[in-house]
Amino acid sequence: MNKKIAIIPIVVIIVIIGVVSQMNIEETETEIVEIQIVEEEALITIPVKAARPACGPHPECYIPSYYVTKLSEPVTWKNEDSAFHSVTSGSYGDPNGMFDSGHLDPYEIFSYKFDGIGMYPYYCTLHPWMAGQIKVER
Ligand SMILES: [Cu+2]
Repeated sequence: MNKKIAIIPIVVIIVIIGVVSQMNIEETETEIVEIQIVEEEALITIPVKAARPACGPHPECYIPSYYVTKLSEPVTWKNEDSAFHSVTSGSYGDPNGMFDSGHLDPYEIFSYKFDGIGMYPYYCTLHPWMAGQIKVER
């Protein structure tokens, strides 16, 4: 009688460990697939540690921070940092409403297609030191 009572919790623990270890494998596989798709498309990256003042070790917070594109060719940004960031048109404290990625999760991408030639400044709503510019040519 006492042996049965002791065996049941052990069996339950073994089953739980089995289920949890399968879940972890599935999550890891999903993550790898997502990263590979994103890497083919991104033109501008937000580097690791961009959330640190002055972007930590990087000379630029968006790499490259100055990017030249052609009319109607979409520009794509990718967040390679482990923190949230945004790609928002205008300058810190003065958004101009043209585009806004909202908070980008790690490895998330954002695309925007410009309709007119010119210079377009953008920034991160979360980190005042993060800023970039897009030049759109014909
Ligand atoms: Cu940021």
